[in-house]
Amino acid sequence: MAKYIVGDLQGSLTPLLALLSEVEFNYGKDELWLAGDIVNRGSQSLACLEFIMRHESCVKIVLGNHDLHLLAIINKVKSPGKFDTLDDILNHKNCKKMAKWLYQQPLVHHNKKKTIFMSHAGLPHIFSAEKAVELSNEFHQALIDKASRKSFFKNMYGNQPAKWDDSLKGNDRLRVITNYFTRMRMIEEDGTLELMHKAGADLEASLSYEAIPWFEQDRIIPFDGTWYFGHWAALEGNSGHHKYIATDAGYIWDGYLKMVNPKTNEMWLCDSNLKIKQMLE
Ligand SMILES: [Mn+2]
Repeated sequence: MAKYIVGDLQGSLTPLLALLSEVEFNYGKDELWLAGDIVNRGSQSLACLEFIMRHESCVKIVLGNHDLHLLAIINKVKSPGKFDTLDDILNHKNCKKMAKWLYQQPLVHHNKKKTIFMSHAGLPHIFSAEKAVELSNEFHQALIDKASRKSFFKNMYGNQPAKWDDSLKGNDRLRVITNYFTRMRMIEEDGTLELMHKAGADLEASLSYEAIPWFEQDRIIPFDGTWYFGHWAALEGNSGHHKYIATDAGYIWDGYLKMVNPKTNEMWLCDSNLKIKQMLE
């Protein structure tokens, strides 16, 4: 059994299929992990969702901010934006079925041995891996319950509260959990999220902020495994950190779709001409 982890598809199925065929992916034996943002921006959002649902026995996903945005639109609390490419899903007869499938998906996924973890944005330094899994479970419970789901999507958008507090309740609590695991890039030492920052992780860009990339903060609680994340295309698939592996290499922005084998550290990059480079992570 081989495991492969792939970064943000953002509605691009063709390069994923090219990567899977490159490694002769075995749908009966192998496992494919997708780091969230399955849909939006690309032209194959519907095809991506149909593919992962068809292969749900071997595909594990975590939810990204674009996936949650799709669900907010389906829940009629948000209208599509001008850069959204979600119409093929929104107009599909199985739209509700696809939403129902997405409600079942977590924010954090890990292997049985708890050595390999994945979330869309990463692991804030203020949380242990156990706490992250606990919060993902809490979020999952809210999303599968119809009443709390409706209320959550209505209140999902927003940058406040910007900082974790164990005493947070209801939608404020769910919003900040969502922001840590699907939108985080820069964070302050005390856990305050800086959600306006979009540029690269270089020092110069971070000088004007109290915040630095989440994976650069000294961990309050040590983490022994490897954490795979997407979301941050400007890193070009390189966090510079061996425990926190960036998988979004910006395919949709003229970059690459990145795939990693976490056991061997082999890595594949597929460009828009479907040319594939192989190297070590
Ligand atoms: Mn994202």
